[in-house]
Amino acid sequence: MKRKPVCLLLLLLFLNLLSGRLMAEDGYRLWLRYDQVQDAARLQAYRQAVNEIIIQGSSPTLSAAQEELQTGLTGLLGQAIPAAQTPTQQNILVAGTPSGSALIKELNLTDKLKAVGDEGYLLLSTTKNGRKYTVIAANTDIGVLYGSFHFLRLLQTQQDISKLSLASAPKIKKRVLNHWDNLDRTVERGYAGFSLWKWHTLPDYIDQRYIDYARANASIGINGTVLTNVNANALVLTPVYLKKVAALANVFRPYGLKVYLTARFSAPIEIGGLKTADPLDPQVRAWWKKKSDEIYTYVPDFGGFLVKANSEGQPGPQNYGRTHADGANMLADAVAANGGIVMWRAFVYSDKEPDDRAKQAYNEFKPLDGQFRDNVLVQVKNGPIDFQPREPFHPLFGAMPKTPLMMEFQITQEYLGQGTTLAYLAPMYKETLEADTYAEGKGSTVAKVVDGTLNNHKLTGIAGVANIGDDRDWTGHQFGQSNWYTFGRLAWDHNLPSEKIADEWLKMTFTNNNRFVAPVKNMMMNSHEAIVNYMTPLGLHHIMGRSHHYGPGPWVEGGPRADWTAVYYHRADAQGIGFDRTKTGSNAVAQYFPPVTRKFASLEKCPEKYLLWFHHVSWDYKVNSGRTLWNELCYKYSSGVDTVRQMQETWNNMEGLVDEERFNHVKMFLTIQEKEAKWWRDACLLYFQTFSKQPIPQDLEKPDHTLDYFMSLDPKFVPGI
Ligand code: GCV
Repeated sequence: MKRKPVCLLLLLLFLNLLSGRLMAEDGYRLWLRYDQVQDAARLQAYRQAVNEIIIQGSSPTLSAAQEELQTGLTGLLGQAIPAAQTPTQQNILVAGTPSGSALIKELNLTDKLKAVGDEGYLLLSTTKNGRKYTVIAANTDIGVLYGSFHFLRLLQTQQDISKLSLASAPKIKKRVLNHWDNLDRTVERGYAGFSLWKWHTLPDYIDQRYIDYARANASIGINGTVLTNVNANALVLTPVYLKKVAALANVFRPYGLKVYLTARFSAPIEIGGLKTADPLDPQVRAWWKKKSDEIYTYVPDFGGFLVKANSEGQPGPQNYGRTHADGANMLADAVAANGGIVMWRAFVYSDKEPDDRAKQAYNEFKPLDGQFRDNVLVQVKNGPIDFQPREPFHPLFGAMPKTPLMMEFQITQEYLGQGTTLAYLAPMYKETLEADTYAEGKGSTVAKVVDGTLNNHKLTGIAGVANIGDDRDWTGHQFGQSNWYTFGRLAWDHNLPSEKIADEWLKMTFTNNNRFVAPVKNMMMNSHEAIVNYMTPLGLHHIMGRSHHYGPGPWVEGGPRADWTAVYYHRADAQGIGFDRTKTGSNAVAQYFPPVTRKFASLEKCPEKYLLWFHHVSWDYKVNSGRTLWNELCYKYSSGVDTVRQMQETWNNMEGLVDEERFNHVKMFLTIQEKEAKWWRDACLLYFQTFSKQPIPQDLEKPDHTLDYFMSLDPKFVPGI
């Protein structure tokens, strides 16, 4: 008799521990955590506002919305909310479209809905027949799903929902993740484990991750995913793989996520048995058409192709003396009848051309403006080199008015400390989007080029190279999630301030407690600049370790090509440092519109953050702070390390305000980051000092190793290669 309760207690304890383990905050839930609202007044208000959910109409997308609302509200309100088909309660959450839902139709929202298009939605509070309604209305089911996520976000961030009156629609049409995932599940420049796509067990095994991945993307409005690496493998276009692709597309479809594939230009030879891949050859054209039609039999809403051609060893139309437009148009013709698009990358630089690498994409693509089919987007990286910690905007933005240009940002942190660095990238993305190209006069921002408003393009796009892998927390570093989130939010609305995005993400991912949110948001906002400072201040670029791109390598020289070295870019010598891209140098400045050219070309007017990008500057040149360039470089490098130390302090103060598991994760990664920041600072300053021949200012911390030591470091098996 006595032993029974003890056994029961032990059992309960065991179950508790077990569920505790299962519920551990390991980051898997991303920002879609629906734990009960902590603020008592808000909780009560939410409970009053929603007694019942009504979604009339039926489709897989509406079911997804229903399920998300049900799960979300049950968690957030701490009580189950019943679903009904017609009103039985006083306070009702109703979601739907006028065509699928009689209730929504009766609300007469036609005019308001006109403004939100195919993917947008309205969130409204209204009353009818004595009942109070919270309304999620859209023209399409996917709009309803997006609106549902927005509504849940309001609760997750504890906003007032009593007088809702908002409309939201995306500014950019194609909001696409680019996975650089190989078929063997390694991920090029991936730092979060292996690829999410388990090709070996597809199509039969559907991992829960695929569904949660789609949910996460839908929650931030991402509507496309390129499953495979731009350094492409033609095998993905064969039936064995297309079946697997179709299985993923089936999972993603209800969430509005279209599947795209990378097309290897030589596929007609490699898997088609042809002798050529010449885009003007009728047999080659017929092969791609047939192949595309075949893909559509597997994936009826297939999005289209992303192509890296004649770049870094990839085959392309130039192998046959044809242009990038010839190549892109051939593929565009192959998918056009089925509504597909081609995203053709402008990331090209020749292995024969000795010209400044920063100029080559512009030289190659600008003359092709107007030659691309209507269903082609030219995908341009944010800057002219390659996702460096900081780059000026790419001169192609604004320079091809007849061609829709798709922005390519890198979410994965290839050049930003990779998997172990806390870098919040919204400020960096926004710096590019807000840059003024002056293409059509003042105010011609990059954002307006990309969202099509500058030159009246209907087809518009933005791509983010994904930082997602099969690590339990998806992104390797808990804070990496913020950049996935940011990419989606900015793709939807590039006007959103970085602070607001950080605020939302922190509240949804961690807690609404302002003792946590305020300092950590501040830490995030300073994080990108800190990295620029300890890696590549004042416009320095491409001085990282060779090939794996991990750690400092300003001494990197020699090898297969000059523009894969560091010395090519920093050009340090006894006189000074920096790449002269003015008239006296490569004249890359001339690729911008005159007001921008004038600014960048002038040593005095050039923003200091781009100084050494555009100018070779003498060590004794006085910068804005009044310091010499050498001293400024020392201070910048040191301030980057100092900021990381402040970040550590800030985070350490957060102990107890968030769960232990994620607290410790971030704490340990910040320890690594501090070491890496110091490594960058010391290695770079010691190396550049061999040219400046000047001391590191007295008041700054001194390196505790020699330059030889740093140059001898040779990290092995760096992930992501
Ligand atoms: C996918 C850089 C990266 C490569 C990447 C390439 C690209 O060079 O280091 O890994 O290849 O950019 O964007 O195509």
